[in-house]
Amino acid sequence: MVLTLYKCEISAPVRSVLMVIEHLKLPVQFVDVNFMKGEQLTEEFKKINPQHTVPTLIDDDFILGDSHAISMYLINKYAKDDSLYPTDPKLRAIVDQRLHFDSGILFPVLKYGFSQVVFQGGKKLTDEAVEKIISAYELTDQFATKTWLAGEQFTVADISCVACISTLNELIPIDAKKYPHLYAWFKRCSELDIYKKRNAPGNNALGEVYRSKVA
Ligand SMILES: N[C@@H](CCC(=O)N[C@@H](CS)C(=O)NCC(=O)O)C(=O)O
Repeated sequence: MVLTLYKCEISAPVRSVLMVIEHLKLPVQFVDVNFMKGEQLTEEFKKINPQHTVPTLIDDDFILGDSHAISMYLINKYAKDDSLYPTDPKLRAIVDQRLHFDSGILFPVLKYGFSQVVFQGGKKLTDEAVEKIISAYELTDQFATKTWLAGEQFTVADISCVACISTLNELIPIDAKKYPHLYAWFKRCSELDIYKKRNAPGNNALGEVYRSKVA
């Protein structure tokens, strides 16, 4: 197998896949596509992924976009056991629900707030963006009442969601008193080696870009 990942580490979806790759200890070659500079809009990259998003994976002749699809694929194909993505129907259903929550709520909320300030020249988050982030925190707090986001087992739901939550935390720091479960879960995730190695650097870089644009 030859695995290639098109990536830009400031991106939360990219960082989630990088953490999965690290967890599975997969040999992957990386190609940087800096979407902050519009590098994803070349004809060459659009031929690979018409949605022109990172992350994008190539496994020999197989091409796949979307961090969640990529993580599932890597786990289904290369993981030695089912711990990251349990096969028990109910456990898996909870993991899937959290992944859809990440895809349908956390990432759009993050994109909305970040884009306003960084790409659209807003000097701060609008009230609407703040409301959306607070609502995302309230919901995640209710999902985080156990040790990990899908129960007592660490899964890909933790990896995907913490990539977005850590990024939202750069926009509005999580209030430990208002969201105690979310805060405790986030702290647990941030102590993991895969987080320190594969999420923290890109997330810190994103925080710096964001703060440099806030008036
Ligand atoms: N749902 C997708 C979102 C991917 C995405 O939108 N990536 C952004 C960077 S965070 C991107 O590549 N944007 C460039 C573009 O849309 O042209 C995933 O999970 O991979």
